[in-house]
Amino acid sequence: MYTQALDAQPGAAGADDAEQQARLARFQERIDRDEKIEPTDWMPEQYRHMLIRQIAQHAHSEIVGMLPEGNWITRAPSLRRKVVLIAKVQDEGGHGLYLYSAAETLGVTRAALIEQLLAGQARYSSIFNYPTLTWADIGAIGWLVDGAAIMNQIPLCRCSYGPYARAMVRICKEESFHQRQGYELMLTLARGSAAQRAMAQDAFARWWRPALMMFGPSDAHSVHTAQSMRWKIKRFSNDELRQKFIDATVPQAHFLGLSIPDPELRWDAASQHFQTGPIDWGEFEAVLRGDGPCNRERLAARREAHEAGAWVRAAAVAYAEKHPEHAPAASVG
Ligand code: BYC
Repeated sequence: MYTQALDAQPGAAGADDAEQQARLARFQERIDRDEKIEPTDWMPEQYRHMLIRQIAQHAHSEIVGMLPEGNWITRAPSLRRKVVLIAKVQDEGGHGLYLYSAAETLGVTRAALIEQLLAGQARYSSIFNYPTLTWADIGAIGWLVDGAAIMNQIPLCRCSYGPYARAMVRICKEESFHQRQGYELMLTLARGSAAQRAMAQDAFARWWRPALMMFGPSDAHSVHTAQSMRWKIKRFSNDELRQKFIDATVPQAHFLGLSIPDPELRWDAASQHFQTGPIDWGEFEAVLRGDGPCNRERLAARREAHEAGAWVRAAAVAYAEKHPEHAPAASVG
């Protein structure tokens, strides 16, 4: 499948250097003209790898991201909150599926990607390795985690790779609902009893810094940003998006009457931005190494879910064999 993209790679037999350089130049010109690259188009092998890496990590994040919130479905304090939370968690599962499908257009299988995740060989967002200790954490996740996700993902709707960009359009619409339900939950707590306000403040204090880390290492330490931006996969650097998030979120916290858990936070009139204290990159690296508060628990939960779902996959395969007429038409994008 998609062999055109896989066969004609740098150094492939028959493609001499000059021809290869010309191809790469034509590819970059298409990107510079803001043309979408589609699965059957020629693309450099490194571009394909960059996309598989990012889209797979993104898909895994959505699936693992169901766990911290799923933890509270049975304990949601009202029917309305339960319905909203179930819908949100289901949306995250759906996002994972669109993203695995987008990755598959690049020549990998969903099964292989999931195997890497379960083997502990794949990354997913650091944020999902923190625990959800109180109901206010559900509000904080919607407000901060989905808020950060939107800030990062809106530019991905203009990503140069067509299937990823198109998947992001719907995902962003749903994330917007997720962010608003989280903020509304926080507002309810902030306007509630003293105990509810304290719970909201505590959740904010625990999620603020991990949310800032979601944007990835500082630009000085980001490995992939420069090339990713040349290929218009990323449109903004990690620090640029982090700053946009901080500037948007601080006034929202003020409106909630919550104090920012950062004594060094200040408005910088010269740059017209809020400035935060330093981020603890040691903590970020520990989480990426697998030593965050919940890394082991998250992978164990995914493995258990995968094993428990074996009969569903077997049933789907048996059904497909019995009813080939229902097989989806071969299509890309
Ligand atoms: N966590 O060179 P860099 C959601 C890794 S889910 C873990 O800057 P890049 C939601 C990075 O992968 C939202 N790892 O990389 C779901 C790289 O490692 P490798 C998830 C991180 O790719 C449920 C290394 O550090 N969103 O919305 O240019 C409920 C160097 O980084 C992280 C996406 O996935 C991290 N935070 O930039 C609620 C968005 N940050 O691969 C909400 C799509 C960095 O070299 N992804 N690393 O081993 C992106 O936009 C980019 O991949 C990133 C990183 C900005 C995350």
